[in-house]
Amino acid sequence: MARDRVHELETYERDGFVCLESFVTADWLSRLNAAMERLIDESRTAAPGDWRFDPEPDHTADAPRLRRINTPVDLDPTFAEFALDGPATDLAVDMLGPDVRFHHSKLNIKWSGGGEEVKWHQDIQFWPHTDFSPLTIGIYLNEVDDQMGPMGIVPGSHRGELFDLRADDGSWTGAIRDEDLDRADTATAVYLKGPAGSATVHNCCAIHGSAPNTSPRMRPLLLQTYSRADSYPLLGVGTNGKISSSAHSLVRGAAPDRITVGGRTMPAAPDWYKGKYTSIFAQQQGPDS
Ligand SMILES: O=C(O)CCC(=O)C(=O)O
Repeated sequence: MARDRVHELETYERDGFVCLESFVTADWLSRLNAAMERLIDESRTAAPGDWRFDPEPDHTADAPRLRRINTPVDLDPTFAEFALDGPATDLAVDMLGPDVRFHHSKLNIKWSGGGEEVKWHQDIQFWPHTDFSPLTIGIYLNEVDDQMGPMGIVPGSHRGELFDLRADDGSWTGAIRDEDLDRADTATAVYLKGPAGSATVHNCCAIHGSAPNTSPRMRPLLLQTYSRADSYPLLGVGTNGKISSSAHSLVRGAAPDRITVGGRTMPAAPDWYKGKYTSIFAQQQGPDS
């Protein structure tokens, strides 16, 4: 069925999320699954603490059980192409407009027979930006049904309260406190399911979570996060600056020369994060000085 991009965008803006059934082609799906299988194989012999893998406690070489593969874009060119210059990038443009930055990616595997729950939370508290445009595109690499812990999202919550994801003693839990859950309205959550290759898109402020996977099939969900090009991660907070060699790269369009922070817009310097900066002297006196 042909996509109706206007309807997808209207749904995303109204609800804070949208689900696109069978978004990924069969060819991409088999490439992504093959790349995941290669990494799962590598996890069999990985040393404990290898940053690439987040294993379940009973993970072994003979019977791997991973919760997550970290930064897949840095680990396999298939994931890099898909997220940085492929179908996920194109979908980000559909939702955000022509100028788009990549932030990070991860592959939540949610293994068969008990893969762990993800408690209710919002994403933006983990990696605050200068605006609330960031969104995450998820691709289900398997068909997902109710038993497999599909992602549940509370419609309209992207416009509501931003919750504290700390415990009463101030320690970070990454989950909305039990006593706040009534206000989070999680009973109204919509669970996103579909055939393999279906895409989920959710805004960084949307409340979401997922139950354990009680089925005999794993539920790999490939997640990649983007923002508008004029949205900047606030360094020194959460995972910003830590998570991917491609973090913050412009994947489509042009970088703006104006930045709005705290309601004020300023003309700003180019991005010298990855080199090319000399000094104010060299810049003011010109290249031949
Ligand atoms: O894997 C899921 O169901 C949800 C993923 C998620 O919310 C996260 O990893 O932040």
